[in-house]
Amino acid sequence: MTPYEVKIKTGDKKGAGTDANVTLVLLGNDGKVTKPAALANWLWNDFERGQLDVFGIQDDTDISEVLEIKIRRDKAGIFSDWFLEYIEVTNQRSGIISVFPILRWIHSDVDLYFGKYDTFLPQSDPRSEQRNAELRKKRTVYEYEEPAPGLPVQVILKATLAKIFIKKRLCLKT
Ligand SMILES: [Ca+2]
Repeated sequence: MTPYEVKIKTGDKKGAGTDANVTLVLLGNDGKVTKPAALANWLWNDFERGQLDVFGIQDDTDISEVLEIKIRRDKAGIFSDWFLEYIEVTNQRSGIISVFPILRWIHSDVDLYFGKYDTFLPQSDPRSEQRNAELRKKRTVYEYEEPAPGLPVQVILKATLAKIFIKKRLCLKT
């Protein structure tokens, strides 16, 4: 069995903490992959705002350098939303440390993959489907609006108030 140490930093912002159940899979070269590990410390409230949680994982597969991680959470708990700042994985046999900067909200019931140092450019991202799904989600929050023909488009929040404001302004102009 290979021991890994996993450090998880939850963001220090409102609503960042979660009581959801979290599982983690480690991936390496040559298709090496660990079994999903449930991350939970006995009698401890994991993943609270601003907290650094440390977990020990044992797996048959020895990934000397962890190159990618897959993380997933469920909807358990009243406040299950989770803002994840970073994950650091150390293979305690090889001593190699891998850092995964995340800095985003983790949605429930989807497999999210992150590469070491997350340095992929969009066009070379091996997980382009995940990136596209995130973009689609963003488009449901923001939309472009052309205030009047020929004028530059504006990005506005899909909030009724913003629309009313723009419509009123257009009425005043005409
Ligand atoms: Ca918690």
